[in-house]
Amino acid sequence: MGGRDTVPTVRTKRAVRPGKAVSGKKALPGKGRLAVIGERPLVAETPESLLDDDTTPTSRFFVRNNGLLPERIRQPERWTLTIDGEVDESLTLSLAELKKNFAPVTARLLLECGGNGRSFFSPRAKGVQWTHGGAGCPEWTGVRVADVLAAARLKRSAVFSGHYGCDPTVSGGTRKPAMSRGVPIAKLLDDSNLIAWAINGEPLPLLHGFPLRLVVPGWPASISTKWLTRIWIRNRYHDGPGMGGENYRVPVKPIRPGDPIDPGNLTDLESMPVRSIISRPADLARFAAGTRVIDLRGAAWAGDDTVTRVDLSIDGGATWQAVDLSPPRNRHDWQRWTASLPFPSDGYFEILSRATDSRGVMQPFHATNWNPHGYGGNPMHRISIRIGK
Ligand SMILES: Nc1nc2c(c(=O)[nH]1)N[C@H]1C(S)=C(S)[C@@H](COP(=O)(O)O)O[C@H]1N2
Ligand SMILES: [Mo]
Repeated sequence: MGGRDTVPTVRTKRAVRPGKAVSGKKALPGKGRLAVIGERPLVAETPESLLDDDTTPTSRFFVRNNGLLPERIRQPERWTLTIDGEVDESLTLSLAELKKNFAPVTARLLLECGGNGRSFFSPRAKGVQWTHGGAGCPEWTGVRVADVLAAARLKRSAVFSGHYGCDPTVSGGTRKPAMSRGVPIAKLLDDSNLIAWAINGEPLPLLHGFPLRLVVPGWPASISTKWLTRIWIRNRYHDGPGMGGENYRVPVKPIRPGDPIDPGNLTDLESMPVRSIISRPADLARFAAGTRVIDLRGAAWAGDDTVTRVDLSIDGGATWQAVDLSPPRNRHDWQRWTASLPFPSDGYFEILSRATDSRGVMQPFHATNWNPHGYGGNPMHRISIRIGK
């Protein structure tokens, strides 16, 4: 070690500045200063410095559509959700029946797009270029998926789910779903999963799936179907749009960027990888000359797992300092952290944050296990600050 060539490179790609849409268009109404990173379909991410609240306000929660927004839902009381397939009792439930027949649950649950961190892959991976802002942790209210499935009584043949919403595809068609993903039954039955009608105590806005959506934290948020109309219980792996092929799949045996893809070497991205963000100070913050201690804070999460430590470095990873890390408030909540870092002088500093999960897996310096669609990119978060002029 020690030669210049062996020093890991950290991509210098900068987060999109708050409020500055990549396209040059103005910010999304009701969405504060989110950065619009795709317009058709509509996609907006939250700059890390706006993920500074313990509970992510709805105005700061990222948006990811794969099709168009459904038209305004005029009679939500007429909305129904069907549970069918490998069940003894097919159910079609109205919103009122869901609320009346099952116990309501409120929990802070992190959703994270499967492509979060994609922009850190080199060479560039195909798809929406997320930094670390395709994630957020609002409070959701709904009923447990497991409770509703208990009422439908799963057959022994139930192995997988297929989730359906009613959003048109980007070309405007409604015959095929814009996206329909699913999970193995064991994950579907996880107690954290909700059929939700409220975010942060308010009815879901149309953008986030009004009147009903799935919230399946820990795994790619593409599973958390918005405008939810049907959960099809299947006796085999689901084959809706967004499943199979190269969708949400990562290499088992690492591949050289650009090499042909062997489908047999891809496996579904399930639990999302460990990640941390620095939410204060914001990237490019300036401090008065003579400042020798700076307070920092942020968040960390690790799919279905928990984070056991977060460390910060101001010298490119040569030395690290541990932060104070809070436990999750409930399962699948993120973990907030705080730290006070000493600085040796005025000048320009780059600060790295690195989380480690309970299995001992740590965020890498740069996005690893390159894949054509850039799933699972979870390099350390890096910000730069300046003390003095
Ligand atoms: N019906 C439907 N549900 C959907 C999607 C979609 O395109 N259509 N996008 C999924 C993806 S890829 C993500 S990351 C999350 C984003 O949820 P949000 O827009 O509420 O942040 O919704 C998921 N649910
Ligand atoms: Mo996503």
